[in-house]
Amino acid sequence: MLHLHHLANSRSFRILWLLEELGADYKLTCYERNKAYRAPDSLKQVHPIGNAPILEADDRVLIESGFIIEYLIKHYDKEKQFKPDDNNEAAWEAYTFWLHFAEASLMPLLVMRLVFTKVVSQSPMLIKPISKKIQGQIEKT
Ligand SMILES: N[C@@H](CCC(=O)N[C@@H](CS)C(=O)NCC(=O)O)C(=O)O
Repeated sequence: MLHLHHLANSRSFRILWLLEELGADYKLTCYERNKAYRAPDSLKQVHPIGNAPILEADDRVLIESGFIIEYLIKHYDKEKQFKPDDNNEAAWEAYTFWLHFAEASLMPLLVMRLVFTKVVSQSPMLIKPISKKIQGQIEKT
């Protein structure tokens, strides 16, 4: 039995998407972010790390989106839709490259953009133009 603990506006959407693509039978629990845009404390009851995604799978509690993706593809990709063919080096390279690129290179940029967007939107009115300017400068680099 698969049970995804999904946080709104988060990378756990990737797992939700994959479960749908796999046609897997799964249970879904959705969590809303709190006022500080953090995961609610209730997620810590599922796993002490308290962030998303968390997947309960085969009597285990899995964390780390890249690992969860690999696990699902290994054990639940029955039609071999996504699993790269062992004899096709180019397919394996493309699969492995994009899996790691998403977390290692793309995600830090997206998180930085999110943080700056929050800094600007939560800045007091008087300093908003300054924080917006800082955001603009950083995004240019
Ligand atoms: N490296 C982890 C990162 C997990 C992570 O930081 N998740 C974010 C959502 S994208 C989260 O739960 N943030 C809320 C919080 O930390 O309070 C993964 O890929 O699963």
